[in-house]
Amino acid sequence: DLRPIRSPRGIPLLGNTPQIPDTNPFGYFAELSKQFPEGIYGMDIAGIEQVFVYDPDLVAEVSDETRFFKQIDKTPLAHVRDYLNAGLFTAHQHEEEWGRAHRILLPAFSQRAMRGYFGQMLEIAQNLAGKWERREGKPVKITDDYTRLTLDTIALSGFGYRFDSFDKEELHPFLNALLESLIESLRRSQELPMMTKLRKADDRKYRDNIRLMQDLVESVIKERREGKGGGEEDLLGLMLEATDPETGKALTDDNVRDQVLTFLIAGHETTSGLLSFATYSLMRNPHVLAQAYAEVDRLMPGDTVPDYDTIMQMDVIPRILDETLRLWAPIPLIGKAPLEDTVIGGRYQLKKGTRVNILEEPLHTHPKAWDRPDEFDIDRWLPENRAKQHPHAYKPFGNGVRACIGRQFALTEARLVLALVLQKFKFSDTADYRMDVKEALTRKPGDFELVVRRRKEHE
Ligand code: MNH
Repeated sequence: DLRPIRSPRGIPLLGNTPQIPDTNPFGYFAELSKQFPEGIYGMDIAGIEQVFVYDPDLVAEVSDETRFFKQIDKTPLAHVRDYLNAGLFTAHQHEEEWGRAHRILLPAFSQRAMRGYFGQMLEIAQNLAGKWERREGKPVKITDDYTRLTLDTIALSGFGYRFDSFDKEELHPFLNALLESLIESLRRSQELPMMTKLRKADDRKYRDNIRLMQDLVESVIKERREGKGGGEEDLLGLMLEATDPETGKALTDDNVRDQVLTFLIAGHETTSGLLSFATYSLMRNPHVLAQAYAEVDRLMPGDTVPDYDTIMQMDVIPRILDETLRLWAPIPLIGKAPLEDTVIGGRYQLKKGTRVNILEEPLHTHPKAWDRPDEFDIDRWLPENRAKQHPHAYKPFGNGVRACIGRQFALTEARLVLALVLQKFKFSDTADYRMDVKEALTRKPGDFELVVRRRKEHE
């Protein structure tokens, strides 16, 4: 009993393209989901038929790797390949570079391996705290500082390279080049190629930005080859020295360059979003903030410097992060496609290769899987409640073999930073911030400022 996949009404020839807003397209896709309670809808964007799914049972089927794979073509990632090529994030499943790098790097991302990065994570977290101490009583650009932090952390622990972002007033030019490139890639995926060709000045800017990012990566690799910074055990050391246990092959020089840029980007964008949204959520939920302060004061009294084991004993802070990733997933959409013609939900036909997008926010708030879906409730993540959850209603780190390799890294770093910041500071939202999501492939709160003050004893 097949049924058509419903769509918002489009325009002849142009389909739904003119409806997609230039800024915040993902917010628009999430908004549209409310018109299609069946948990699926279709759209024709720039001549490509796309399907959006967010019913947890449909998502369960799309998560079956014997039927669906990670789609690169026809998605924004096809354009991100202009700078990341066959790096882990943007590699096609069939490209040999993916399996080779995945097998070489996987051990470097195990929970055990996190102990090894902890010293560097702590050093950068203390740089952030130092800056905020000097800003006592003044407004701080929260998202920008978390971006400095996550960029410096991945560069130092992965590549032994120092951005020293907290010594500078301006954000590193790399970040602006990256932001503009991501926005341009996204835009290209939502317009007809002839439109892209007409935007000559934007294309020049795009190439300049890519050049800037790749030059930076080359200097990171050059420093290592000259014996400066880092060790054989970090990500760069592994990429330059290790061989694939399956094929015995090493990464090519070009692929090392693509992986370093991949990790500089994937390793910081999302984690800074997570920390920003978590801080925002704590400001909106004072009873949760109080629980977090209580945990930090118990495990890290006074100015106790946390170690790896302290961080791993935490319970409230990790649940705050889980719940933040539910309501504010930094990656709003995950692109999949069926390997063969197939039917999902027993009624919706999908042709081989159709772009199927899992929409994170509508999935993470789907009433079939979540009670009081819009409420920030960290008790959902208590073990007894977690066990009762729908198995496919929460995908902040993606799915299957192409799920996030950096998950433990992100969560270890975010736990440490949140704990350290709460140990030392209280925040006040004097500007009465309204959430204003900024999208550039990933999502972050835009222009988020809070006043920070040192916590005193007995407060
Ligand atoms: Mn991460 C893939 C989310 C932090 C490195 N990451 C993914 C995917 C999601 C994701 C979703 C799958 C995307 C897709 O299917 O197209 N990642 C996150 C989130 C955080 C995060 C929400 C932080 C919070 N990621 C990190 C960190 C690193 C990292 C930190 C590195 C240190 N992520 C990756 C890489 C991939 C990936 C590399 C691609 C993995 C692969 O396809 O093999």
